Amino acid sequence: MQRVFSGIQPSGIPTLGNYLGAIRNWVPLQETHDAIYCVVDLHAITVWQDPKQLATQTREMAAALIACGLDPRRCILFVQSHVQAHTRLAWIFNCVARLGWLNRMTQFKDKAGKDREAASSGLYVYPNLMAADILAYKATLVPVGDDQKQHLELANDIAEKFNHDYGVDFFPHIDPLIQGVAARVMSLRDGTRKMSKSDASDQSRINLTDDHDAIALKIRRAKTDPEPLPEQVNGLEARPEARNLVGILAAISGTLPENVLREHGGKGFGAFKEVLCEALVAHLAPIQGEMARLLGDPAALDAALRLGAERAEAIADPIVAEVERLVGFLPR
Ligand code: AQP
Repeated sequence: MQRVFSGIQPSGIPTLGNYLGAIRNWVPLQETHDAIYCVVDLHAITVWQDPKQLATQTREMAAALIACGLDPRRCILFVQSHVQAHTRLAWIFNCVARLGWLNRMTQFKDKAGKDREAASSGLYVYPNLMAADILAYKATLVPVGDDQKQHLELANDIAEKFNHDYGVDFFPHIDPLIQGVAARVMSLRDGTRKMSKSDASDQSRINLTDDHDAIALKIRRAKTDPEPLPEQVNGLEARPEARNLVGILAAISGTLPENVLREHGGKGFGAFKEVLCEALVAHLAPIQGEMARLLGDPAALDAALRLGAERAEAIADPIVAEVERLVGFLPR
């Protein structure tokens, strides 16, 4: 059975972007693949995280994943810092990846902003840790939003260079799995930027925990243009905000943008936004109920994560031990 790996940072409450671009697509893979999912707290601290908040957000993220349909009995679900194989392999990959490769990573440029000198070195080597996350399990398929494709190409460069340098055929090739009509959900305030859980403006995103009033307000205030919705998808081309809202309704309703436009083309945004809001509220309500139930019993949640970490370790430890042997580290 092909092994899939994916992770999500506990850097805030998961957004609709995380849900439609990633989490929701992880659920069916539990049935068809050997699926490993991880709350990547080591990645989260590449930008400042308040320590108390980080612990809370890590639990919340785990609860959100389970509430969205990940079943810790049908997949391996754990917290990244609980499995040391990730950092052991990441250090080796820091020594394999070339600076020139990392210099090309657009996410670093986006996240570091203008003052690159002030960014953490962890943010710079983030893609090396991501490569380690995947390759510590020799996973070959990684479901991600399309914003992560560049990091996966780098992971393959690292795997190939490792194999070449040590004269082995050890690490497999990794393929990205980009799924769904809303592979990239954009900010509600700017249709050219992706929706992010750490965006300074809460109005830019729908959080999975937003209630009816919050969703209604955010959708009502979402940036649009003055034209009514087009009848055809090609009419969305130069209209990023309209395309985003149509894409969201299509994804939430399990249909395609053309079908959304068949039903709502010609409508003004006022009426369309009401439909979108009600669809979002109805879709998110059961997830929110389940999340609240899980967070009501943190001991049970922690126990599930502990078990997940043990199962993850059982796979990753022998793989990373073999890497250390190939590198020439003296056995203990
Ligand atoms: N807007 C998005 N549309 C589609 N997919 C998205 N993903 C993130 N934002 C969108 C996908 O979610 C998965 C987990 O992402 P992550 O938490 O590891 O990091 P990220 O991509 O940096 O997500 P955020 O929400 O933007 O977090 P912050 O604000 O902390 O940087 C990935 O598969 C990603 O593609």
